[in-house]
Amino acid sequence: MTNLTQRKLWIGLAAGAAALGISASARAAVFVQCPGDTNGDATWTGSETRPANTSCMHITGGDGFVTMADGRQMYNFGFEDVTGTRPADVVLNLARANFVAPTIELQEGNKFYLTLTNVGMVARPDLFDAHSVHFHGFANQAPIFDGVPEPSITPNMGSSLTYFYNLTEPGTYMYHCHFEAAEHIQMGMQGQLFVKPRQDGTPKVFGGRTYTRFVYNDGDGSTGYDKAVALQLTAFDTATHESDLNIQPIDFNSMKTVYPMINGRGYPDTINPGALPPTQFDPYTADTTYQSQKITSLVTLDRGTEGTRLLLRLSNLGVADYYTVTALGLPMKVVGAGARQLRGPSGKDLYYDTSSVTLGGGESAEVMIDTASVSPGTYFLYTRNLNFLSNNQDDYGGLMTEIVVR
Ligand SMILES: [Cu+2]
Repeated sequence: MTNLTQRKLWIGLAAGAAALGISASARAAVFVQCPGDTNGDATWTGSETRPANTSCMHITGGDGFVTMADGRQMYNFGFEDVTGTRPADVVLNLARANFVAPTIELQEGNKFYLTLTNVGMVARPDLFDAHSVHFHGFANQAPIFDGVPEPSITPNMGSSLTYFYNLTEPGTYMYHCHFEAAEHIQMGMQGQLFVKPRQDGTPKVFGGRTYTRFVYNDGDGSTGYDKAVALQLTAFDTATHESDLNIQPIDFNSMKTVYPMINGRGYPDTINPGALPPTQFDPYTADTTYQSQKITSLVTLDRGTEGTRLLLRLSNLGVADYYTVTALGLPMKVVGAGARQLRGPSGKDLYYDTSSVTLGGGESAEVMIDTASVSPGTYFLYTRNLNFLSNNQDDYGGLMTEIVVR
């Protein structure tokens, strides 16, 4: 279906609903719940007042295209950040699916309202799949917001759902769609999510240096950092994506890690500092300017202006494999895992120095790299599963990026 046809369909549906006297909320195409926001754009502008300790965000779930590092174009499902967009325009936000999903960065103590609008899948309108947002790793989320379709609620095509979270525990989490999760995660509905601690903003001295940003409420500044970068490990296979595009059943057992990636890109696309160029061929929308891979995984640290202590928030949302990563030549200290500070019941630090970190799907780790004693230069963060250093048939790619210390 072309964008224009889809547009006409939406307008036709809206006109039909209006003719029947159905109210806007019953029609429910886009319905944002955000305290203090009166025009539904999930932000506070003009006379709108933001309540204290409140965060809002609005994302869409849909489909689109991404480009692998060997040039192959892949059909994907994904999320798009539409915070600041009026509801009437969000409905037309078709064929825009980011991989990886927009990063959600939150503050402990805040109440978070996340609206998800399912805009439908342009290439697969026959699927009528719902989508959801699962906050992976949250210990105390309301079951109704869990995202698994059977025990919780999931918005169908053309409708919205607002998730509510009371953010009480800092850490590195991740989020993904939980509707037919093996398919929807493999298709690209996954992103990074972290909660910053209340301790942020309170200066603490650790190791002779003063920090104001921390991974956890450590009390002693030991998780203080100067710069943080989030890197999500993941992979695409080709069979699932080709099957979904060509309306074929998916052979789940044959999912294969042929495109290992960091933040939705294989090396050398990982070190492109900006968004990747628009996909070359997208039959489902007239928009040829949309960039679906926005998040770089190039890590730079300018010690003169940014400091020396680098925090890597690592997570793995690959469906098929464990990944082991190393940063050859850089000292790695793991200070947290699974959104928990590594600290024993007596308060003893259980941080450890390592040369590699291994993460299974759904696992995260906070790795501190103190560059104070290393030479300036370009270092590589890469997987020690050497078969994953490829972009399908192309060698010298895959799960690798650069850490540039200046
Ligand atoms: Cu989904």
